[in-house]
Amino acid sequence: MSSQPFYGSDYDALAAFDPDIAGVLLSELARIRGGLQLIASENLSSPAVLTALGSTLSNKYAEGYPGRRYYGGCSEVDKAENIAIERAKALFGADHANVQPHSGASANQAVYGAFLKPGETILAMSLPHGGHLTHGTKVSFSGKWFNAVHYGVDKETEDIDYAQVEALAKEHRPKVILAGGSAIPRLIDFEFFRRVADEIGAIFWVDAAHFIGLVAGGAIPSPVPHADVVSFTTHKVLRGPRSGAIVCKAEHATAIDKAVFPMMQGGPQMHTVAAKAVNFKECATPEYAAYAKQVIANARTLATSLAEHGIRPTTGGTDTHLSLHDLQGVGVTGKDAEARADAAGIVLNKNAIPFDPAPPSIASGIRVGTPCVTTQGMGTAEMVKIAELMATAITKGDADPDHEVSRKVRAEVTDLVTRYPAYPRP
Ligand code: DSN
Repeated sequence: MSSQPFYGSDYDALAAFDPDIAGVLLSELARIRGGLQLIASENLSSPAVLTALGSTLSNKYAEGYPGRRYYGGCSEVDKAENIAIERAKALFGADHANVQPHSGASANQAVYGAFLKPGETILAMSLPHGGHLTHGTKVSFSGKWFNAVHYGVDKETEDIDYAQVEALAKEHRPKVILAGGSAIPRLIDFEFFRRVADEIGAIFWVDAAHFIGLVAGGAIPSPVPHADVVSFTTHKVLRGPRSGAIVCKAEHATAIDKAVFPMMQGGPQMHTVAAKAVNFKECATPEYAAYAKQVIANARTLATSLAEHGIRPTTGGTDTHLSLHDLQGVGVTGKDAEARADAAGIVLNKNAIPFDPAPPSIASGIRVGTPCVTTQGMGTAEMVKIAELMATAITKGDADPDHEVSRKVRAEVTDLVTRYPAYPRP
C-alpha cells in the first residue's frame, strides 16, 4: 500500500482507461530522454514539482487570496499559497509576491493592468532585437491596447543600446519602462534603467522570465532591489512548474494583487501554486545555487565552442543561460539549422538575430540554452562535444533523420544522454 497522501499519479490506471493519452505521456518522456534539449526557455522540473502538479489541489476553486476567498473549503489551499508567497519573498528578498499568474504572459498582463490605462505609453525592447511578444508587439494585446515605443541593440556591440533607451525615455516620457526579453545573452544594467525611470517619473518593470532562476541561485545580480515590479515565469532556469509570478515593492502590492485577480484572472490553479512553493524551496538550496552557476559556465563554453566552429555568438558570447548565434557565416538559415539539428536529436529553436535580413519564419540565427543539459549533470566538457555535434548537424547534415550525418550525430547524442540521462530511472 502506497503511503502517498494524494491520488493522481497512477500511470497504470490511466493506461488501462486511456491508452492514447497514456501513450503520449510515455512517448514524450522518451523524446525528452532520447535527445539534447537546448531550448533556452525549457527545463526538467523535479519529481517533487510534478507530484504537486498531479495532485487534487487541481480541483479547488479559490478565487481571491488566502483568508479572503470567494469559495468555501479553502483552508488547505490557503496554506499552500501562504507558503509559496513567503518562500518567494524570502528567495528574492521582495516586499510582496503574487504567485497566482498562470504564465509569464498572464503575469505581464497583470503588470499592464496595475500601472497603465489603454493608450498609455510603455518603453520596451523590440521583439526582433530580443524582447517578447507581450512587450508591445502589434499582434499582442500589449501592442493593440497600449502605445509601445521600442528600443533595440547597438549595431556594433549587439547589446542593449542604452543611449537609445535614455533618448526615447526623455522624448516619449513613458509611464512604464520595461527591461528584459527572450533572447538577451548579456546582463542588464538595472541601475541604469532605474536612474532613467526616476528622471522621468516612470515605473521600472523587469520581465525576468528568462534569467530569474540565475538570480534565485545567486549567480547573477538581482533586479528586485532596483525595479518597482518584477514579473517572471517559473519553468525556465528556475525549474519549477509551467507558470508565472510577480514580486514588487510594498507600495504596489495592492495594485498588483487587484490586477491579477479579479482584473485579469479568475480562479488560481492551486496545484500549480503548490508546485511553485515546492520549487521555491528547491531553489533555496546550495545544490540549486551550484546548478545556476554551472548553467552559466556551460552556456559560456557552448557559445565559445560554437564560435570555434564558425557559428558566431551575437555580442561575442553570453553572461547567462543562453546564447544567440548568427548562422550567416556558415550559410545556413535558422529554419534549416533547427530542422537539421532536430533530425540529429538536438532540439533548439531558430531565432531572429538583431538586424536580421531574413523574415522571422526563416531567421538567420538559432538560440541555445543550457538549463536542461545542466540539470542532467553535464559540464563544460560535454558542452564542447555538443558544439561539435551541433556544428556537424547544422553545416553538413540534413533534415532527413535517415541521412548519414543525422544518423551519425544521433548515435553520439544517444551516447551523451545515456551517460547523462534526463529523469534517470531509479
Ligand atoms: N519566453 C519565450 C521563450 O523564450 O521561449 C516564449 O514566450
